[in-house]
Amino acid sequence: MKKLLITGFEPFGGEKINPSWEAVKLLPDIIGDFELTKLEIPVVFGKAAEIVITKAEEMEPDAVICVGQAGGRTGITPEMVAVNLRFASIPDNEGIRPKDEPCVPDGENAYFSTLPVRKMTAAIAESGIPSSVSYSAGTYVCNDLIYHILHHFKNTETKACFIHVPFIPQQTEDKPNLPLETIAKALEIAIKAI
Ligand code: PCA
Repeated sequence: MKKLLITGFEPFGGEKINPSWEAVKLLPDIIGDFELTKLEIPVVFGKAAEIVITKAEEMEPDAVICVGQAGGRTGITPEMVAVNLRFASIPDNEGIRPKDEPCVPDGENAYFSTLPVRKMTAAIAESGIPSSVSYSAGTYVCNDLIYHILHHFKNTETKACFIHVPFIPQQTEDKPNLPLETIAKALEIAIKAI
């Protein structure tokens, strides 16, 4: 059986819940060929990556999938790329607010995801759940996290990607959203498509 480390974030930006961790929690412990290890992580620059990389070093997973909330998006958006840039329009959960700093000083400008995001996206969309490939994970903690992971596991057998998910109905009245169960189903389909 292969090993998958899958993470979701704690709430941030004044929200009471984060659909990313709520959806990860709903997933079965085994999906397809993968046994899942689930981890809730803080919305803090640097710290989130440190926690995930430490856990991954310990369990040596075949794949790492990090999930985060992208409020305002209409569908499930696997991320194709991570950039070496931190710019926060709101402080993280420890009050850090970088303005145009690198994630990794002297690191590559960008890394591509090493899991098959296009195939994962197509599988989700074929099931009828809105999904499209995203070409920017932003410049906040989510991008920082996946940049660090792709940097750390460059040229190794540990493959990784990031998946952004929309709000759930409990968080908003007027912004795009998807039911939590639908988000969890989409993650399950994405994992099966690896
Ligand atoms: N979304 C934020 C950080 C935590 C989360 O769930 C982001 O997109 O950077």
